[in-house]
Amino acid sequence: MSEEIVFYHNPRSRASMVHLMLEECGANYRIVHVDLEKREQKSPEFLKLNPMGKLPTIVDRGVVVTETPAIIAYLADIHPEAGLAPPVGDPARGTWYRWLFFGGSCFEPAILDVATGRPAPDPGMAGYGSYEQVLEALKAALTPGPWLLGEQFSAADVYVGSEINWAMMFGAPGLKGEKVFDDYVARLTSRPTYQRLTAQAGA
Ligand SMILES: N[C@@H](CCC(=O)N[C@@H](CS)C(=O)NCC(=O)O)C(=O)O
Repeated sequence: MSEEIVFYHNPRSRASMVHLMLEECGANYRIVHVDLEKREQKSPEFLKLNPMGKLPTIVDRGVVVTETPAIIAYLADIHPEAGLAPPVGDPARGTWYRWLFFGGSCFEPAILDVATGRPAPDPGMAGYGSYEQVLEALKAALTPGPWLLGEQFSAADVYVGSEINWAMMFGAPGLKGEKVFDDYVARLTSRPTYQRLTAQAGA
C-alpha cells in the first residue's frame, strides 16, 4: 500500500472537495482535523506547512501541496488507476486542465463577487469576465455532458461539480432550477463516494 497522505481537514471548508477526491481515488490517507474557530490554521506549526494558514493542505511523502485544484490534480496523477485524469499527451488532458483551472481562476472569484456582494470589476479587465459569462461557459461545457470530459468522469468534475454544488447550497443565482446544473450536481452527489461522506458527516 502507498505511504499515508496526511490530510489537514475541516468539513466546513474547501477541504471537503479534497476529501471527496481522496475517496474517489481510494487513497491511503489520515485526517488531521484543524479547528478553524480555534484558529489552529494560524498556529506556528501549521504556518510552517502552509504560510497562508488555510485548508485544504496535504503532505505526501514529505511534500506539502496546497490549493484545492492543485491537490485534486496531484491526487489524480498519483492514482492513475482511479482513471480521473486523461494521460499526459492525450488531447483530453487539455480539456481537463482547462476546467480545473477555470474552477480556480474564473468560478472562484466570480462566485465570491456574488457571495459577498462586492462590486464586480469591469468584465474586460477581470480574468473571469463576469459571473454571467462564467455560468454560460460552464453550461456550454456541460452540454451535452454528462461530465466536463463528456462520457468520462474526472477530477475536474470533483472540483467544478463540488464548487457548483456549494454555490447552489447558498442560493447563488442562475444555478438551481437550471436543468444542466441540477442534473450535473445530482449526478455528482449520487456517486457512492459523496453518499458515503455525507452519511459519515451525518453520523
Ligand atoms: N486558494 C485556496 C483557498 C483556501 C481557503 O480559503 N480555505 C479557507 C476555508 S474554505 C480557510 O482555510 N480559511 C481559514 C483562514 O483563512 O483563516 C484553495 O483553493 O484551496
